[in-house]
Amino acid sequence: MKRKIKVTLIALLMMNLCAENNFAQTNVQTPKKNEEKSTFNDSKMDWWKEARFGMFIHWGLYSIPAGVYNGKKISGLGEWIMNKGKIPVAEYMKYAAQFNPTKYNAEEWVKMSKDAGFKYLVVTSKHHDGFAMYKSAHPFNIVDATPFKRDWVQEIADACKKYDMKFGIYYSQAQDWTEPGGAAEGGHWDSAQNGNMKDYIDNKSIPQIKEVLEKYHPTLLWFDTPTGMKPEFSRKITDVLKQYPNLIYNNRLEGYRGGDWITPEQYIPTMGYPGKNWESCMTMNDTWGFKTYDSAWKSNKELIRNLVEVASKGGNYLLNVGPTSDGAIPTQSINSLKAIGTWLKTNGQSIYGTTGTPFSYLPFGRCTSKKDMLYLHIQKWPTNGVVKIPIDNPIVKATLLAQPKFKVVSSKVGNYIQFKLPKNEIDTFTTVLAVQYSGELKITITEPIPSLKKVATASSEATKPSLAFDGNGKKGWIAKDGEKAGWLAVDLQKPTSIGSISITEAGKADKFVKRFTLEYKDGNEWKTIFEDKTIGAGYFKSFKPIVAQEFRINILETSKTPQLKEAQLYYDE
Ligand code: FHN
Repeated sequence: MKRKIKVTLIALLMMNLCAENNFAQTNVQTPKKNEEKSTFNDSKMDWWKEARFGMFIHWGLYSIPAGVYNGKKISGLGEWIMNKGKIPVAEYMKYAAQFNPTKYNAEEWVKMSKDAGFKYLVVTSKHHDGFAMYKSAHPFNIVDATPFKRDWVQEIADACKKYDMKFGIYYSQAQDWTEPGGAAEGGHWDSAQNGNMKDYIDNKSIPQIKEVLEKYHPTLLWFDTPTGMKPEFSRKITDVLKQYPNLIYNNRLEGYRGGDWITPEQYIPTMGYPGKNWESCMTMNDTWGFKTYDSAWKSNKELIRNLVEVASKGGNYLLNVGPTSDGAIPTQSINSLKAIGTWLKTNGQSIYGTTGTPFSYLPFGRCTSKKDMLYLHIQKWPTNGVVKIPIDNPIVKATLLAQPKFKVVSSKVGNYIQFKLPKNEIDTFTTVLAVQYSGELKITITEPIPSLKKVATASSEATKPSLAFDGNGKKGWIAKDGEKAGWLAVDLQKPTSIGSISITEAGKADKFVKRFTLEYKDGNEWKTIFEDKTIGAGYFKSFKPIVAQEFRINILETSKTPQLKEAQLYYDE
C-alpha cells in the first residue's frame, strides 16, 4: 500500500494541494484541456506569487452610517448598507457632505501594513455605492463632494511608492447604486437608478477605469461582482487593459472566470487550485466596510493559521481592514496586525516566496516549501516531542525559527525522518521548523486522503453526494428541497483508521447547520463519534481514531436544506 515514489522538483511545484482546514494535501492534478489558459507561469505574476500576503482596504462613505440607518441596524455587510437598507440615492449621496476623516494618515497606514508583513495593498477606489475615493472627472468623488477634499487613492499610492509597497486598486465595474444604469444585485429600488447599463459602462465605468490606471499606475486591478456584465462590456474593458502589459487583474471582470487569478471569498478552498493562481480574500470580523457593532473578530491564532493554510495550498491571502469614517483603523485590527507582523518577522521565510506542501497529510500541521527547504508548521505540539515527515533525504539542517539555538536532532526511522523538538510548545500560533535537505526530494508515502473521490450516498439528493468528496470544492451535495435534516455517508472501501475530519458547509461564511453528528457504521448500526453545532466554511476536528469503512455526517438541525460543499476524512497517524 505504501509506495516509494520519487518526486521531481517540477512535480513538487505543482503539488500544492490540500484539504479544507486540515493538514492534508494530495497529489498533482493537471488542469483539464478545455480549461482556460492559465497565467500561472507568466513572469508578470512573479511578484504576486512571491508576495503571498496582501492587505485589502474597504473604505468609503458607508463607514459613516457604519451599519445603522435611521436608527436601525441594517443586516449584512457594512458597505452594502445602501442596498440592504434601500436608501434612496439622493439621501445616500448626502453622506459625502459629512465625510471628513481627520485622523487618516496615508503614510501611517502603509507603514502599519509594512510592519504587519503585507507585500501589497488593494484599496477600494470605487465600491458598489458609486462613490470615487479619488479625484475623478465624475463629481461624486472624495475631492469634489466632501469637506475633506483630499485624494485618498493618490495619497496612499504615493505612500506605497515611498515605502516600496506594491499598490493595487479595487474597482466595482458593474454594480453602481448611485449612477443611472449601474447594476444592483437584487434590483434597483429608486427610479434615480433607472438607465441603460451600456451607457453606464461607456460613460462611467470605463472612463473611471482609465482614470485610475493613468493617474495611479496600479500593479493590479481587483474587479468585483460582475452583475449584469455582458461579453461586449468586458471586451471594451479588456481593450483598455491590454494597453498595460504588466497589469494583472482578477477573475471577476465578467463571470468568475478569466483574469490572472481565482478569488475564493471568505473561505480557503478545499484543495487549493493546483497549477493556478488564487487568492483567498477574507475579513477580520464579518464585514468589509466598517460597522460599529460587528464584534466577530477572528483571533490572532486564526488569522495566522489562515495565512499558513493558504500558503500551504499555494495561494495568496488578502486580509481586509475597514477603517472608520474619521480615518482610524479599528483597534482590534491594529492589534491583530501587530501580532501577525511579529510572527512574520520570525517566520516570514516560511511564507514569502514559498509554494505549497508536497505531502498528502501531516498530522501535526502544515508545510510550505522553497528550493531545498521544507517549512514544517507545527500546530499540534507532539506529546512525545517528535515530528516526522515521510521523506528519504539527507538532512542538512533543521532549525526552529523561533528558537534557532535549540539543536534539533534528526534521524531516519523507517519511511520517515523524525525531528526531536523541545518538550514544550514554542509558539501557540504555529511553530516553524525549517528543514534543509539535500538531493532531489524523495517522498516515501504518498497515500491520498482516504475519502477523496470515494463512493458517497445521502438521505436524499438534489445534487450528487459524491460532489462533496471530489476534492474540487466548487459544487457539493444538496439534499432534496424542503428537507429539514439529512445525512451524507462515504464508503472508504476498506476498514481505515480515521482520526480527523474537515467540512465546508456552503462556501463563504454561511452557517446553516445548527447541530450534527459524525458517525461510523458498526455492523448495521450507526454509532456517534461526536456531536457538534455549527460548521461554516472551514470546520476541522480531530478525535480518538476509529477504525471503520463507512462514515457519515448526520445533519440533525439546519436552517436551510441540508447541504455540504466538501468533506474529507483523514488517517490517524
Ligand atoms: O459585494 C462585495 C463585497 O462588498 C466586498 O467588496 C467583497 C470583497 O471581495 N466582494 C463583493 C462580494 O463578493
